[in-house]
Amino acid sequence: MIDLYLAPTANGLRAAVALEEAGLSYRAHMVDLAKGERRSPEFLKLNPAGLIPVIVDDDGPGGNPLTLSQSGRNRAVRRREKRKAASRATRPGALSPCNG
Ligand SMILES: N[C@@H](CCC(=O)N[C@@H](CS)C(=O)NCC(=O)O)C(=O)O
Repeated sequence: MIDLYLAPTANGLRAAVALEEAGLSYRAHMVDLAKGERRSPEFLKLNPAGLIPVIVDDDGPGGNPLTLSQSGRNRAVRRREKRKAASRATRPGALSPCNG
């Protein structure tokens, strides 16, 4: 499962749109920037820079957890999308460009 930490800003929403477009399910956790939640000890463990968005993917490369913040999140979404597509293509009976 992917956890997305965001606020309703352009960067925060861009991360949510990337996950939606990739068809990945995720849990959204709103970070209240006005209340300074980005400076909480819990959030700073995710991103010491104290900036949203942050993605925590418990099924990152090699099945290991991966935490990415800010722009790096897009690479994680694309990587996971590719892995999903590759696993669909190798399943017996799955459609591929060669069997149609
Ligand atoms: N370059 C980063 C920018 C991240 C960023 O600036 N996040 C802002 C919100 S959009 C933030 O956390 N600001 C904290 C604040 O202003 O209190 C990205 O691509 O996502």
